[in-house]
Amino acid sequence: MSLFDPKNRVVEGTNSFGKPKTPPGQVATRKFPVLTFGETPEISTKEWRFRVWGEVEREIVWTWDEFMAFPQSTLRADFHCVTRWSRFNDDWTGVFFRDLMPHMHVKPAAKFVMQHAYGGYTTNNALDIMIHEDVMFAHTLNAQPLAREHGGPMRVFTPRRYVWKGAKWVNGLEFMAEDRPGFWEQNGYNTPADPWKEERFG
Ligand SMILES: Nc1nc2c(c(=O)[nH]1)N[C@H]1C(S)=C(S)[C@@H](COP(=O)(O)O)O[C@H]1N2
Ligand SMILES: [Mo]
Repeated sequence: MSLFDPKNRVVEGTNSFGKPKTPPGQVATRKFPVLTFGETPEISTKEWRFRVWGEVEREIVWTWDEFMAFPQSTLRADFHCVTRWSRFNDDWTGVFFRDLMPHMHVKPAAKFVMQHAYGGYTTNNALDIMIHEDVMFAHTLNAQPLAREHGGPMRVFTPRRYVWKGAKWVNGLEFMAEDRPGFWEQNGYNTPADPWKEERFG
């Protein structure tokens, strides 16, 4: 899918969402450091699967082609890492969580979402945040396929939260009635993780 494909909706003006562009304690960089705990999985789009389970009417497994058939969007947004660097003005292309919602048959009891990934990484967010904060399943960055070390073929990007709240190599969502901490959250990181409130740890 090209950035200029007519099927691709470009979402304008969402950068920093009306908040000060640089969150407190962050420094701008043009570099793109890689922050991965453990191995870097190698997953082809052919073998990639996406599973939805937990508080849903029925479990779903989507292939790559099935996932790519959902509405595609491009979001221009900034990337805030808890280790105090921020990248500005990247174009992320993929599927918004909110555009997946009608297809996941989520039960009313679901209030939290755990992302799961190849390699075992997890991170938890409130369902409200996933729906309302431009959370995207991204496969393309600045019109290029997302590099494997940055989560290719598919990662979650949470533009309004520190970026550990998005799993690289995502392969599933678990809908939950009760919250549960993900990988870094079990290790002392904050759960809402709002960069403008500097919710880093604790
Ligand atoms: N699967 C997986 N996703 C992950 C991580 C990880 O170790 N494994 N690290 C998280 C953290 S702590 C950060 S800061 C960002 C880093 O993304 P980047 O390597 O593309 O900069 O990915 C997040 N998603
Ligand atoms: Mo991180």
